[in-house]
Amino acid sequence: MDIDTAELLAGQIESREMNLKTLFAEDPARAEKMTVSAAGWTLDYSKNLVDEPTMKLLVRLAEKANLKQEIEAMFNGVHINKTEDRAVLHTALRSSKTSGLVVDGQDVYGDVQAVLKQMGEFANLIRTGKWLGATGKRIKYIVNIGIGGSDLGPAMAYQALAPFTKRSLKCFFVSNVDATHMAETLLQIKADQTLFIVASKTFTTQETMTNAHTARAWLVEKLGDAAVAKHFVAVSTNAAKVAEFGIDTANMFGFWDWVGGRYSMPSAIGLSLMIAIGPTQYKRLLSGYEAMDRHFRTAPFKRNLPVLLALLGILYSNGYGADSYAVLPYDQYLARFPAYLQQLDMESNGKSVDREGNPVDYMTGPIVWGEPGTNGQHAFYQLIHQGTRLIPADFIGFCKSHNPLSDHHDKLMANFFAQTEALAFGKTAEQCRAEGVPENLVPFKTFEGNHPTNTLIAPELTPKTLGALIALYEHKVFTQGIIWNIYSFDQWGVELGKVLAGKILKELSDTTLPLAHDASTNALIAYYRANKRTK
Ligand code: G6Q
Repeated sequence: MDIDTAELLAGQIESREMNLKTLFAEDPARAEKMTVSAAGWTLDYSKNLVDEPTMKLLVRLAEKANLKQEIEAMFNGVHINKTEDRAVLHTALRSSKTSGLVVDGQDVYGDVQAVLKQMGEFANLIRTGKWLGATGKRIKYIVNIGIGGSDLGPAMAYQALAPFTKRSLKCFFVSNVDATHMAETLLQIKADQTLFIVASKTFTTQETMTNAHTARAWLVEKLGDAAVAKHFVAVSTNAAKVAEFGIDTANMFGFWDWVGGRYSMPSAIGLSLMIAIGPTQYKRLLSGYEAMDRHFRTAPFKRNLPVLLALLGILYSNGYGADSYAVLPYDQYLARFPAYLQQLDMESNGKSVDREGNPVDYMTGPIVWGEPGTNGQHAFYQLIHQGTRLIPADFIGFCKSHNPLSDHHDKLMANFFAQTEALAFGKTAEQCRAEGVPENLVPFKTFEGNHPTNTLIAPELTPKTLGALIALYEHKVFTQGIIWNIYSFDQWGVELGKVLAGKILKELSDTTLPLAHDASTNALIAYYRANKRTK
């Protein structure tokens, strides 16, 4: 991060106390000035601890980091993922262009369209019952076997877009190597009506391959070896490994090394989702992503939704020392959205060395957490309102519900609006006294307020608005990575644990192997060995 500007930012915060009540009183047009719309979404960021000079300073931070050029580099396929020497082209996955981008000798848009066509044809075969299982029955159950980036996106979106799914098909997402995940899923499906999608970019991930082999053995036991061809397809970049597993590569849906796992939902990794919602709705999802991509690439920073969210996040992380931010969707269909964002943000920007390999001396990626409203209100909001930490929050809501039962939606949205109002403006001791609160209780019933929030609102949760929402956060994370001068597209931090787990696995199965870990790990493994199930 540009040190001069960072210091300026800190100085600005120290020297000028921001009070939301005062800021709103001073400028009646504040809400209007600080509301921006794009790609079906409206962002009201007026309930943040900023005024116009602060916003200008924040925008300068983006300019000094050469954000504009960095955005172009990403869209144009420059190898911006330097530590893995790869382009970062998830934006190409949702582009409606069919030609015009050649990267490393590959016709990127052409290849993307070809896979989308293959996916669409396959999805239609399943949806219309033309693809039959080995015993001649229609497919009714889809089991996506994948983990991390090959699971969280389609699992989140399948739930988010439930109203758009074909309800006679049921999708399951098995990720955990804990056998319980697979075992409990197998209890709910019938082999001759099930399609397993093995989704793995590398096709070597321990959890996914273990689950895939277990599923295969279960199916073969029930229907025989020859049934595998009708009940297993693969999504991968590794054709050799797919063939080795026993899946015909004609039933493989490809993608490319320039698609990072946590950015891969709009690639073939979204196959289960496409089967569920159909190719037409899937196309609308992609068009939502594309609309936000276009906005991010072209809008001036001060009216650019992803850039604004990124800059406000930096203000709280680096200016105020906030450790986390909460994402609070007021929509039950978005229940998995915070978990999806956790990977997107924390795996991307959980970095502590800069692009030159030097340790950073400022905060980078925040902790992301959240739950749908109103449930969270009855659980953890107390700490946001009256705790000692600053927790900025993004409130996400919709004007229309897919389930217009009595007055549920007005009640939901009344809470949505009430919370950001209460967080911003609180309740003074004087107000408490005027309400007759006994003096000894006044300190407990006073709400300091001045807690910053963003409000993101759209007419309705649709494939299009969901696509735009995901792209909004993807580009927010990208922008922050640029300003923090870190690499957002690698994830070396997950490697060490994987290597150690491989070594320990041998020690758990062969209990005669000597243990040479630290004393704590040795003792824990010994305890497990002594108590594990032996048959
Ligand atoms: C995401 C990560 C990681 C990855 C999984 C699954 O950005 O790289 O979550 O998606 O480890 O990897 P495979 O798709 O290769 O099985």
